[in-house]
Amino acid sequence: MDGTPFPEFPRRRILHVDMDAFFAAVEERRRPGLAGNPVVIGGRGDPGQRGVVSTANYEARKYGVRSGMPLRTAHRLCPQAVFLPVDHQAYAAVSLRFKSFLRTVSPIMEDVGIDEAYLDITGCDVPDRQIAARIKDGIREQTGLTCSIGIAPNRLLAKVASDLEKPDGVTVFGEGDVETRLWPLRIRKLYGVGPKTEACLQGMGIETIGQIAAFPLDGLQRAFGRSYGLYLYEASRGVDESPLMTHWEPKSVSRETTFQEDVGNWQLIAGTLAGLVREVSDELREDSHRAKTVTVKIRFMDFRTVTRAKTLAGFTDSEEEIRRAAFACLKRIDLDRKVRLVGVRISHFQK
Ligand code: TTP
Ligand code: MG
Repeated sequence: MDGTPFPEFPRRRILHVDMDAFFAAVEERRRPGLAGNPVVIGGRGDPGQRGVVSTANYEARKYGVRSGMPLRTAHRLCPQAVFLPVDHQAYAAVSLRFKSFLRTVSPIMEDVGIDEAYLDITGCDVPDRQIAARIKDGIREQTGLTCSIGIAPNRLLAKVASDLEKPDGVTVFGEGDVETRLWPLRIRKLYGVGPKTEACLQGMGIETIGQIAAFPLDGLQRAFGRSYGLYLYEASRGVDESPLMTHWEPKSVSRETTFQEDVGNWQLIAGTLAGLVREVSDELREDSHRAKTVTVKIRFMDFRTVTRAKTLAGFTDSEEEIRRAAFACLKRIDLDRKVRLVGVRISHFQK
């Protein structure tokens, strides 16, 4: 045993890029006068009004300012900070620029949110550190901003890795690093663990990812359901075989709905998903296709986007089977805040 969970699979190299203090960095870049000041971005930029912190620069974080806290609290912690309103358009424009640069490094890119993306660099003939340096230089040239990069055998570990040496960091993670570097981390560092799951795990006496890994599968499944329990069991071991979901994949059918108003009601989200499943499975049958992989996408009110995929044992065009898979995906998503968009995609076709 050499510590590789699945030695028969070809070793993949997945790279995760996450921009540093993204909204704040864009503002600092276009307002050089801000240099050296604590900067807080949120709402209308007025700490006297309602609204939450979208992000704060690292200077403001020293005072305890964090994403998600009321602007008023941020102002109490750091009254000298410069408060600015959220300018989504400006951030989206920068986001497009760094992602089109990333596509020149590898065409296999998954766009996961305004300031992050995954690249599959298995086929790139350049050592890890060198490719990371090249990406940092390119992003700096294109946007003037810094990012943090994680490189690992799968996307789960790549995401954990990119967060370990923020800001402006590079972390290369091998399978052998699971015990020494993944297990000591707090459970919230594991992708897919939100505040609700965190509270539940803490109630079970679990504080670190290693303690999840030490917990028996059936116990996790009893507490979190079959599929999310299995997800936690595998993720805590650093196991993740999910492929990157690239936009240009031609063989897929997808549908998505953006709600008029953000929705917190699970029933409504599940009902919407069921409707989308009906549409994609109708289209599948019209084209006489059968598919094997179902992916569910949720975009939260703050534009964070999460996808979960399930690959079935065989090809199918049955609406019921696809719905069951879609619901299993949905259950693996921690719906800890309101949802803006629901989407479903079926892929991996057989004519
Ligand atoms: P993050 O990557 O989580 O945060 P960040 O880029 O500001 O800081 P870092 O990665 O260096 O830790 O989120 C990216 C952007 O998404 C962030 O700049 C603002 C926005 N955002 C919100 O609007 N609300 C939130 O609760 C979070 C976490 C982020
Ligand atoms: Mg970021």
